[in-house]
Amino acid sequence: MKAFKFTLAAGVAATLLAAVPAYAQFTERNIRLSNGVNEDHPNGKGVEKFRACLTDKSGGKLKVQGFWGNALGGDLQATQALRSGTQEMVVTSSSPLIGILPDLGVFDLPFLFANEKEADAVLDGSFGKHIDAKLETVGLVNLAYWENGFRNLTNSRRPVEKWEDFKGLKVRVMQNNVFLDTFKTLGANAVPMAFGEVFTALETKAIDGQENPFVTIDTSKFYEVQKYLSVTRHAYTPFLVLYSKKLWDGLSKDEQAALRDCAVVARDEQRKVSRELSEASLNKIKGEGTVVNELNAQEANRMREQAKSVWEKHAATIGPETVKMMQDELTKIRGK
Ligand code: TK8
Repeated sequence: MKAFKFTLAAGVAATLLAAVPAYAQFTERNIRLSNGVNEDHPNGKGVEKFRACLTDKSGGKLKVQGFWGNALGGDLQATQALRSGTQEMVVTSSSPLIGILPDLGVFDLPFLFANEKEADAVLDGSFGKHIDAKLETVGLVNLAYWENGFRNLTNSRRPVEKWEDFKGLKVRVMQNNVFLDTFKTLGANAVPMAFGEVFTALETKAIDGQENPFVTIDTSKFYEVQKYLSVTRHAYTPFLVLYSKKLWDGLSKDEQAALRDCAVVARDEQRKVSRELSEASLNKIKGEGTVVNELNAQEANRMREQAKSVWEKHAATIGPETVKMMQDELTKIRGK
């Protein structure tokens, strides 16, 4: 009888527990997430997955409103809005943020990663966490690293087949000293500029060229105003998926966990789409009449050698400890 009563009580308790409304730990929220790229960029699919995952986990309470093509301001401006707590999220290149966190410059070092696998291992491993911890100290919670991709040069003047061909080309670079020096070292006339201004600057011939991954050259329609694409793969700058720390601290533990989990689920989708679309984008760019050239192995090596001085020059500004940690991590990964 006693045992029966106990079972009954446990049963009642279980029913009561089940009756606690699910998603009680979630509040109705509208999360504004901005992007510099357009919605047909792989980030579009990433945000779609992120949204669906959050709907699932929060019973529809956490809503994601995407903004595209710099509609809420450029990468840097949006990131500052996160720091002051007036915007929830941004997907931004790390590069324009080195004024906020100098350590991010490590990702801008020329020819840092050899392939996507290396990038994934570094970003998703302990090195990525090292940077995440530093970002928190400047008011930014990084939920995941998404793919921007290997960057390639486009211009309207001539094919770049060796580093000497950069000479005199007016090339837009991100607002970032490591990029500025890399392109100067290669002989280009480097012009720092926000992403939102690039198309018009190319169209009006204020600049000759720019550099971005195939998917961005495609979805931002740079091929319409550029004649040559040289496959230089000179840098892989990741996307950070940032949340305002000020607003983050007001979220429940369940909300924070859902956001972190979903940013990672979405990351896997975003990277998959990015890698699939990369090839398709290149074909499209060629089909639109852009002249594409690869660098032969010897010239690729010479370009890498020429850019090497940038590493030494910038180790101090980036932070020697962070640069060393990156180098150790790469040695470890490459040894496997
Ligand atoms: C998108 C940017 C952009 C970046 C650049 O906001 O500025 O060239 O590669 O794609 O983050």
